[in-house]
Amino acid sequence: MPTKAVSLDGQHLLAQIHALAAVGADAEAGGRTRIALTDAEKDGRDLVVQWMRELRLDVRVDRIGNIFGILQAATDEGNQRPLMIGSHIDTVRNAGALDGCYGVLAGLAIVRAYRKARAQPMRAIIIAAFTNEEGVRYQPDMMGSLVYAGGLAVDEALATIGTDGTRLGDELERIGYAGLLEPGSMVPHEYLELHIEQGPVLEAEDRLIGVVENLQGISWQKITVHGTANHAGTTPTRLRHDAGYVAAAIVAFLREQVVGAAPETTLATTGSLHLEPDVVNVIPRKATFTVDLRDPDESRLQIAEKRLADFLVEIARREGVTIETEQLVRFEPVVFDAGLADEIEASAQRLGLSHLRMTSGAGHDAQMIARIARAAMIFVPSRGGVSHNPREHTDDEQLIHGARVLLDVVQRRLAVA
Ligand code: HGY
Ligand code: MN
Ligand code: MN
Repeated sequence: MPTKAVSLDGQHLLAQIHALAAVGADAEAGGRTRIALTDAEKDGRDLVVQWMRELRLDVRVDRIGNIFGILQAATDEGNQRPLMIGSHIDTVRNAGALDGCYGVLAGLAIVRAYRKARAQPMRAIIIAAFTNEEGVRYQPDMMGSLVYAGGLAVDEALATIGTDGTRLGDELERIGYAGLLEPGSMVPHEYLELHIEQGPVLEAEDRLIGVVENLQGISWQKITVHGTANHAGTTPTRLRHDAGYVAAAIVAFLREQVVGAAPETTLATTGSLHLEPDVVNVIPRKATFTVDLRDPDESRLQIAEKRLADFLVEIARREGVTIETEQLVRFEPVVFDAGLADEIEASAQRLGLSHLRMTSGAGHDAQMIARIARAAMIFVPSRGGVSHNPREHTDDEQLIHGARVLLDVVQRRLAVA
């Protein structure tokens, strides 16, 4: 298939990664914080929209705030479904510079390559930045792409109350990204997401490109333990209803008994934990914490959830406390499109880049768009497997390798006029 000399400007991509990384930078604690729908994230959105406009893309925003930059097709038949490249630009707290941003900006680099070569694709290319992928302030995570894929009603998503008590729809209005486009109105023929691995596998195997075949299941719960506050010095242990001890026992149980039952695949994390009244000499009356369970296999994930549920009943009885649970997120494992994965592998081979077929440990927007289109992911190595951390790092050359694979796949899927 004749392709005009469409080539990637890697330095420009790196420059935009650094520029976006400065938005919401936290000089004290390090990294940057652009939690969904905050002022800092709005600034990040504004910068990406500016870059989309500089590329003369048709910029659209949908009702959940997903941003789309559209490079129109050469023909105006309009009956051919577009190719979509996407990810997210919201972050966790004190995040690295690459998680999500790399995929959105690599998409802009692909458009820039077409613009520079004056090559117009026969099908439209859409670059997407999905709302609230991280799910830090509003659950579930991958919310914008989930709504886009029809997995969550937009009005329900807009009504979500955040961990800070704000209503998602109000915050979207406040930052000026409550768009009019109906989510899901542009259904792509295929969706590609370029992302850092955020894990240690590619580095350990000394490979440059991850061909992501599947993505593990995710279960998030909020657990609240109600005990009895009492004096730390006068209350015998046998008379305590210690919410702090119960929370700690649950976290220990998750590691020893739940992960211990399937140590190669099941993961358990308590990332947030609050005690009340939170003072040194009072036995906690209340513990509120989160549990993040993951496994690539749905039945093992269900076993992990069941083991936890049974333990909650047992320890509540034993310690004389009451325990409430709230399911925040539950996504089954996803298998990506085998044909697209083969094309990613073939592109890596053509470019002479070492590669490895692998599972994604993290959740991604691709797992949601896979509900409405053929979807697949390309990974590049993360140094030390570190992510969700200011020390997140991928070498410049590795970032450019990943973007070149993405461009090669896109070019082979899109004839140009
Ligand atoms: O939690 C995740 O895996 C993703 O970063 N939201
Ligand atoms: Mn991400
Ligand atoms: Mn992330």
